[in-house]
Amino acid sequence: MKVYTLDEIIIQRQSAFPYAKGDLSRLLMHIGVAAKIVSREVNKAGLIDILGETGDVNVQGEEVKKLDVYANDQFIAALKSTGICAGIASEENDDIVILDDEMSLNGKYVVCMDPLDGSSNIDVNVSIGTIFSIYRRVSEPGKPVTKEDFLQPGNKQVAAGYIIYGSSTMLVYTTGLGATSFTLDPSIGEFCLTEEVVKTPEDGKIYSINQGNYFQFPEGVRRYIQYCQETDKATKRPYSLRYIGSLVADFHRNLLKGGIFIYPETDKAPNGKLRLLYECNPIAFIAEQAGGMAVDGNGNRIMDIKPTELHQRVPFYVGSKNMVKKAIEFNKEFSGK
Ligand code: P6P
Repeated sequence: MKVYTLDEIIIQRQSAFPYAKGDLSRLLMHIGVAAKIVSREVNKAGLIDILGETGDVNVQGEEVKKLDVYANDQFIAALKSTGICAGIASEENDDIVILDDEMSLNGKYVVCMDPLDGSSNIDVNVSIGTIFSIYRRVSEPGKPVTKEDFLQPGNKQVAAGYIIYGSSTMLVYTTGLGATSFTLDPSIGEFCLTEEVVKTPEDGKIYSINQGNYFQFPEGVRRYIQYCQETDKATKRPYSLRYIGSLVADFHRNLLKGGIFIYPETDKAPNGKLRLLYECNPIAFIAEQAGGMAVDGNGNRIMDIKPTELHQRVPFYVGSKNMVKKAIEFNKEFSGK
């Protein structure tokens, strides 16, 4: 059976865009290369001295692990080498990264990314991930990008995806023609096509939420959790709670099996914890392309939210369409939404 690689599928899909000059394709291929480099380091993190703190703290106030810095550097270098990306908004950088070399200044695209999401799991060998989101720049080519290039609503994304560094390394991406998944075959160093059209079940039996915050949740969220815990008359069993604390890993499992992931508003974090630009929007794009749904606590579509800040947080309800709708019903009934 023919094995299709990421590059072959990217080029194949490009033909669906008659005016495409191949820039987006090259951008995606370079992301694939950086992902392979990061995957190699993640998979030997326990073996060589890249664990432990750098002593720095990032804009989130979290300890920065060496692998965070390494991943950020690798993806910035890969994006810069394309000459197509004009700037980057990264979880690891307080402000935008302007790529001001001659080629990049004329780049058509900008990228928002979380280079290594779930980094608190690095040294306990739990799956972590990279999340990326690609937009056409809105500022004039030939000049440095501005913050406005990154504060676009998610419905303007031209592509988005994630890499999950788990028992195997997988890459899932979309350009708006459905979500497609690939698995890295280290023996040939290629991402190989796994599922050409990823579809997520409309219903599921998995709910993912940090119940440690239970008493900080809005009433509607607490009621939805109770609903999930009640024994289902038909199947005689409640839902299963699955929560790894690594967004990419929790989302990827629910995408394939059906489920809902919720990081809601809490007393301490009224806008939740997850970032709109480089966590929620790209994951929302994949979810919607797979037939799922992604909204905030009021049921507003994540991808329609106009960002106002680079590191803006937003309550995040994402996954199987009917489960997300049910959770929002509880919010509307009990949380005065
Ligand atoms: P909590 C990891 O730090 C992360 O940003 C996401 O990957 C994950 O879903 C979330 O935070 C976990 O947060 O508060 O439940 O530990």
